[in-house]
Amino acid sequence: MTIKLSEYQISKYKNDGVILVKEAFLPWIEKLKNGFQKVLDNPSFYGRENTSNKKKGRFFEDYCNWERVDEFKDFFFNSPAAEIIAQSTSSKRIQIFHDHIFFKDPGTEKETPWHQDLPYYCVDGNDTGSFWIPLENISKDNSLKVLKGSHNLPKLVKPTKWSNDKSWYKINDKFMDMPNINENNIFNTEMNVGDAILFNFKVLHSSSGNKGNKTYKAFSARFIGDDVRYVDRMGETSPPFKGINLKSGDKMREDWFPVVWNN
Ligand SMILES: O=C(O)CCC(=O)C(=O)O
Repeated sequence: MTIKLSEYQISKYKNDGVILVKEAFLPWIEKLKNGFQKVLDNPSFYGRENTSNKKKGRFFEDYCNWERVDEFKDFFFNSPAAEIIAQSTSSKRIQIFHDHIFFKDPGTEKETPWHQDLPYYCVDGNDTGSFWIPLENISKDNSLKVLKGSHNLPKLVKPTKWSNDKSWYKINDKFMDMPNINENNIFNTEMNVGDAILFNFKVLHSSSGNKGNKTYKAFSARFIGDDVRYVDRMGETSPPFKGINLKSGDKMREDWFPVVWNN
């Protein structure tokens, strides 16, 4: 299946850093659910619990599983995702960055705090995109919230650890503090299964705890395009990609981050 974004969607993505892509992944949901379950049954070394004992529920995340989970690998190589990123970023070549899963039991109080992804990552650039794909229909209340235009902030926002709100890096002088979140500028919508929110690695986003009565399962697939280069953040990034052996400004190596779209 090929998906063609409209000119309006492409310019919205450039201006707001976020769009809703409807129905694109409906044929992939059962596969993603199977892959998701495999990770829950057998988490990777990176699997992380974000709920402290004092808060109700469970908020679990894991990433970088696509090489061992065939369903995720198939999604990266064969779904329309890479082509959509190529269109939305006007890139000629698209590489996989990584996958990420988010799980919240019903009643989980712990929210996903407002954050940008880029400051945690060992890359810099604007031609980026993550698909956030809930594996069930999701209400507006439970769905992702994205601050439109926040990919144009003058600096990246200081990243923190979600489990204890402490600073992620030791040195933070390149980062700004969290700006005020203007409620009128938040992108937030209910979604049907198969829909995805596509967002730039630099936009601020968050989600609440799980206010529904169904388990919250969201799969994120992250891609990098033409202007993306490695950056040394002078501390361990998330994901860490240990042994990557690149210098700031280098292109991302294709053996670790395969090209999935080349035009
Ligand atoms: O699903 C969530 O709660 C967070 C998603 C997120 O932060 C992401 O995909 O980058």
